[in-house]
Amino acid sequence: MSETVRYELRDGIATITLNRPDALNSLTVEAKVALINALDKAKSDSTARAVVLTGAGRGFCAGQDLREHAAGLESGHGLSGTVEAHYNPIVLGITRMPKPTIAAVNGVAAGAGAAFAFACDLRVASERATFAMAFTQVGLGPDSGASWTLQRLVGRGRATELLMLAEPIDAAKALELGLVNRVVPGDELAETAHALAERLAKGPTAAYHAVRQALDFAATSDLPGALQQEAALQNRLATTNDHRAATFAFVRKERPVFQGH
Ligand code: T3D
Repeated sequence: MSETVRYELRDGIATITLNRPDALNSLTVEAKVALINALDKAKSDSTARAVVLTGAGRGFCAGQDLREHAAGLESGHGLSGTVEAHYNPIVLGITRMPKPTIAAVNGVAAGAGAAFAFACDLRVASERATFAMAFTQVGLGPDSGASWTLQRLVGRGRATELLMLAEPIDAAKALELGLVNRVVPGDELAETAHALAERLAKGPTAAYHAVRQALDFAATSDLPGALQQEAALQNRLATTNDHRAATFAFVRKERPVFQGH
């Protein structure tokens, strides 16, 4: 796997680290392909029961590598289909991960980089983190699912403001807006994200997956439709070992041990 993205498995947690620190982990084609591959690996690895996405150095991810992009524009390639070829598969790789995903936002998250964090189930941010919906600054609209995720996280009015004005917000503001779940000192971020991931990795993975699926479905459904979807998911979960074992453990006044299936 390319060194532009690192993959580490520890304690049942796959940690994917964007690794171009000198360019704030901005995204070249090589890095985007490596990220798609890392997400595939985390998905298919049954020993990985939670996934953490983070960045090396002082940035989380500054979005598209604008140097590579400028070279492409100069040579007449324009966007070269990277949204369809790379950004969309990355976001679907995150949002279709059949296990919980956590963004550990260690520093600046801009453009598509911020959108990757929004695509995760949970976001833990360093006090040093900032978010910048930088797309319009370079004359582009939102991609990487930002039009879908951001308004669901903070509401349409705030999403419009963040996307149109593209003013960076700090971690405290992001917490106030509900854009992140927790803010911790920078030197505690990796440990906090790992501990949260470990808690999830020891939990009922299929039920966590169903939480995301139910919320995604309900976001664009009427109530009867959402009820039907909940019933379908519940019927599926009722057949899992984890559901049976946790129910019996409750009755026996024991702590449940979840296997993740
Ligand atoms: O094909 C397509 O393009 C479609 C897809 C688009 C998706 C997108 O993501 S569009 C948005 C692209 N990203 C941006 O517009 C963000 C650009 N970066 C910035 O505005 C600033 O760098 C930050 C606000 C993120 C951070 O500012 P600061 O002052 O903390 O750091 P810096 O000095 O600007 O950056 C440090 C280095 O990283 C610097 O390199 P140098 O001069 O030390 O060699 C800088 O050029 C490099 N860097 C930062 N962002 C990018 C980048 N290099 C390439 N691409 C970047 N996006």
